[in-house]
Amino acid sequence: MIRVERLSIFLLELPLVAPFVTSFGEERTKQALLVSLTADGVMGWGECVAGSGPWYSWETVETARYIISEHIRPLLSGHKTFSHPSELPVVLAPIRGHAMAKAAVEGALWDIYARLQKRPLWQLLGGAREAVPAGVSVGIQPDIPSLLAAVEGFLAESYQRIKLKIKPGWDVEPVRAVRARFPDALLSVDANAAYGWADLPTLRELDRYGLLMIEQPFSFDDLLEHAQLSRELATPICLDESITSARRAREALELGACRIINVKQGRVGGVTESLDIHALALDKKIPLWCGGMLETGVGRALNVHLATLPGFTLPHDISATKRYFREDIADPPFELKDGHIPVPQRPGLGVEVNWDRLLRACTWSRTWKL
Ligand code: OSB
Ligand code: MG
Repeated sequence: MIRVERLSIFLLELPLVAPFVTSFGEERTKQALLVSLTADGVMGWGECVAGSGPWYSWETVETARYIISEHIRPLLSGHKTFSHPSELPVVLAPIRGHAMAKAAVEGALWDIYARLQKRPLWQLLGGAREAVPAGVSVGIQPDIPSLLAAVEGFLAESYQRIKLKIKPGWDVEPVRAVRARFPDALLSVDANAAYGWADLPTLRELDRYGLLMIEQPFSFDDLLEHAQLSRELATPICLDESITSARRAREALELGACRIINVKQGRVGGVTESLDIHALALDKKIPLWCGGMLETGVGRALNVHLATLPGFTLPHDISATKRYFREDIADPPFELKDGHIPVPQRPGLGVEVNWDRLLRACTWSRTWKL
């Protein structure tokens, strides 16, 4: 039995090593929301993947802070004991939506659960890999030479797949240039919902470059138009933003809206929901990979553990720590080894929060007794 006693929230601000530019905006610093739960003297950590503004998702660090403080906390206070972390989504079910807020707390509970058993989380999830293939998501660059230099650097570091962020006006040209220079690279693109039917000619152009997938070309909550687009293109459509739960994943596959799913445990509401999507994907023979949200070491660790499951068969948006931060708040940093990220083998998430660095990055925190 896990008896949760304390809940803390930490809002952090960490400088990124380089600005990250997507079709929905530019990020220079990472705002992170970390959650810790204490049970039987053991502390577990979770990270909320919501951004600083409602650009990728409608959730933000501020909506998550509010939902965790004012709505998740009372539900936790009313139900303090868990025999398994999968019981938490049932307790939180009265709260509709707010997947990212819920997932942060569930992540902390999984960490505690594994730490109490002194086992690395991947073992308890049913993982079966000692390292996971690393991909890298390359933001929109100021010009083609900068893009080629960035891609060349990442390939030299042995990243297994390069994902180019695209938007109208930065699509066919960068893809053509990267493909011409690196003919054998595993290449994909991510539009973050920046296109519509009027852009069909551009998408047909992109169809000619042997891309592994086109990620979320159409609206953030669309399934139907993606299903229609899927019939027009040879390149597989991968959905990210549109897959907000296992139910949505089932609907997407039923409609033929995607042939690949990007799993972000935070976006779908937690590890338990991700395991449901994993079971569905195995059943339907749909390849999965683990997406990223520029997480700190805490969130990155959870992604690495999840990515060890057998249905996760494509390279992930899980890159080395130094690609994001000069100084992360958790140790040890994640490093690349032969194009893979080794899976932590210590109990729980297998990373330790560095309190000095956490408190230096912290802009707000609060602790409650449950
Ligand atoms: O669409 O996958 C995305 C980062 C923030 C928000 C959305 C996305 C991303 C990335 C970065 O692509 C992936 C990473 O963490 O390396
Ligand atoms: Mg994406």
